[in-house]
Amino acid sequence: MVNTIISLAALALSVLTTLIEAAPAPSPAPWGPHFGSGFPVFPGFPGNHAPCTEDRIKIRKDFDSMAPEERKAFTDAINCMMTKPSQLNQTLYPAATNRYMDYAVTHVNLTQQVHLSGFFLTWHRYYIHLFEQDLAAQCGYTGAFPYWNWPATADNLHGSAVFDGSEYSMSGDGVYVDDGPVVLSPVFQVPHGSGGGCVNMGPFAGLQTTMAPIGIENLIAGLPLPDTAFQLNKTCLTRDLNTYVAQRYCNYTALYETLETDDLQTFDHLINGIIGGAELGLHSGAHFIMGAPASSIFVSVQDPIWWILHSMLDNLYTSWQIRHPDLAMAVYGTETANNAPPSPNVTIDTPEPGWGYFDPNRYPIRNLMNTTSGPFCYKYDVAL
Ligand SMILES: [Cu+2]
Repeated sequence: MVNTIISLAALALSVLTTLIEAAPAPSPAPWGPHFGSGFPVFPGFPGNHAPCTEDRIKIRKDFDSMAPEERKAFTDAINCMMTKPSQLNQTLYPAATNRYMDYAVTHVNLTQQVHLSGFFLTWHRYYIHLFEQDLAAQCGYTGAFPYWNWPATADNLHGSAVFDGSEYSMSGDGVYVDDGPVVLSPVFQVPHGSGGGCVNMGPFAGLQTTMAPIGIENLIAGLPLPDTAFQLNKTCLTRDLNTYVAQRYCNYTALYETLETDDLQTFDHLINGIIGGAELGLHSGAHFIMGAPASSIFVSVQDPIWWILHSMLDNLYTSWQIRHPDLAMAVYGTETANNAPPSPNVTIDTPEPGWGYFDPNRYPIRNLMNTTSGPFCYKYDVAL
């Protein structure tokens, strides 16, 4: 059987025009050299947020550098979230079997606005933040939020702390199923990885996913979600660890090329690749390291690897902002995935589409651009 994959395959050479907002005059950062003196400080997030000071700031850590017990505390908290009841309407969202799956459903519901669009980077930044807050509120997790350093693990996926399959990992590979090359599009396939079947080791062994894949064609054409999107479709969590994809798309050369570009449109294309093309980007490549469902642009959140994959992307975006302080408030893209159906370019004042019940507020993009102001108060242990 051909391992068909919906996905991130495809990410965006769009006909979008660039909209780079001029950055405001930079203000000196109130803490250490990590941010440099040029990183703008953005005021104005509604609500009561204490200033982000050196004593309050949280540090996000490389998963590989965390102590085994710290890693286990994180995965325990995710498993705890899966024991909390769903808050979604079960008639509309039968696939929302618990609070964790509410996150996955919310992501599907908004996929067509928050990918391959001008909302992508900031919407996902705040979505991770909401999940981090919720891990604390629901499950008492106050440890560091980890990220998965893609290039550091590309040559040794199976031996990495992330995927070694131990109780201190994010669970490992799926069992091997020989189902041929991974077909991403009629013009693009990559070799099969080392798994393909159910994940049966580590903290997520036996995890049941609830949503079936949704084709990337919906996203490309700007079609509504299929009626079946939220039907309950229980199956085991599968993975197909793919060293070929990791080494080809998620290497240090790709990372530094992305960090060094001085244009957000180029940054976007380097992380996402070209929709309908024959190559992946750094971020879409990272999704394809695991195969389905983590490679699905719609339903990937069902695999808990999603969170540390996306905090790495946020680290990349944050590090790029730090390296290019004059571009830290740049935006690029329209309000719809792949600009289908056509929509206006976003500006820094365009309201985000909200985060479902987790936070329905439609904050302007500008309020989510700095990880150390407004709702945010974190940085990464290492700026890339
Ligand atoms: Cu997403």
